[in-house]
Amino acid sequence: MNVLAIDIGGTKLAAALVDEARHITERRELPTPASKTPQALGAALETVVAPLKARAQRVAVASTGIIHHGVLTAINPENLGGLARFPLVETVTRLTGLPCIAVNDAQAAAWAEYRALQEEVSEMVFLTVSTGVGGGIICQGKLHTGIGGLAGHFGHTLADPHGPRCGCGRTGCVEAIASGRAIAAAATAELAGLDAKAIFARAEEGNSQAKALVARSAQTLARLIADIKAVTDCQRVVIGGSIGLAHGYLPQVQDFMAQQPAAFHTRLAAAHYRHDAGLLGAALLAQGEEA
Ligand code: ADP
Ligand code: BMX
Ligand code: ZN
Repeated sequence: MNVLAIDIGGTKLAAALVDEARHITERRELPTPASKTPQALGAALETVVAPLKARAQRVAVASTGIIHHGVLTAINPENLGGLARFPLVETVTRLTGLPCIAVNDAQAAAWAEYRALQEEVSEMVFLTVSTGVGGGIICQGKLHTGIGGLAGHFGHTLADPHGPRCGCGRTGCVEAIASGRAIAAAATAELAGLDAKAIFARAEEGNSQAKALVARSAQTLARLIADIKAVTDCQRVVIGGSIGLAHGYLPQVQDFMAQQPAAFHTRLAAAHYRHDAGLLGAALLAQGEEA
């Protein structure tokens, strides 16, 4: 069975065909529409599914935001404004005529990454550091989504009570400091107006402000991981997202984690499926793999 997998992020929208052997073919990518209206998202989804739908038997969507009963609601509307209650499954079913499931992007990625582990692990957490900061929890070998879909939204836990206000309405969230949007928003002077990708490039060139912004994100993530270890006693934290996977980022998180007491350490790994973890996780869930 071929699954048409779609990953809707705050910055990019990806789609691909995934076969039974978990091989990805025909991957396509578009920027997430800047206007972020329901109409614009519907049109972008139509563009990505049109060339692929005839060869698929099911559709699986991994999307940023809380997904509950197939409806998408942003917890941070700044990442995906205008989408208070977007009927995701209904829209994709109408566009494709195929059965469709939808799950949060980081929860989907957590499932794919868990299935890729070679060792005996029952407790794992996945974190994406991307437009926002998302997460997914594997507890006793099962994906934990929560009763309303909120489980694993680690980006909205407290990092600094004196930190910036988060789009979710709280103050000082991890996401308001460590995410791509937060890194870009905190940049001043010669870095003002640059996106996180450009700021990472400046950090590699030795720019001191850029290096400090990247280090602040990595330190915030390391503190979050210590909190996650305290709450879940997880054996592994897997990190994805374009910032999480950026050159040199994970070693910095590792170094900051080493500054915490040993009880709060856990093994860190970069996402095995790199930028495709969300697509693959959604496809596995649609192929009927029990989570
Ligand atoms: P999405 O949030 O749509 O899933 P990404 O995982 O690509 O997408 O995350 C987007 C964020 O990552 C943006 O803030 C972007 O500037 C940043 N980014 C993209 N590529 C890189 C890179 N090579 N290095 C560092 N940051 C990057
Ligand atoms: C936000 C939230 C999460 C999501 C995370 C990472 C919205 C729209 N999204 O915390 O549901 O998992 O961002 O999303 O409120 P990404 O766009 O960075 O991949
Ligand atoms: Zn928040």
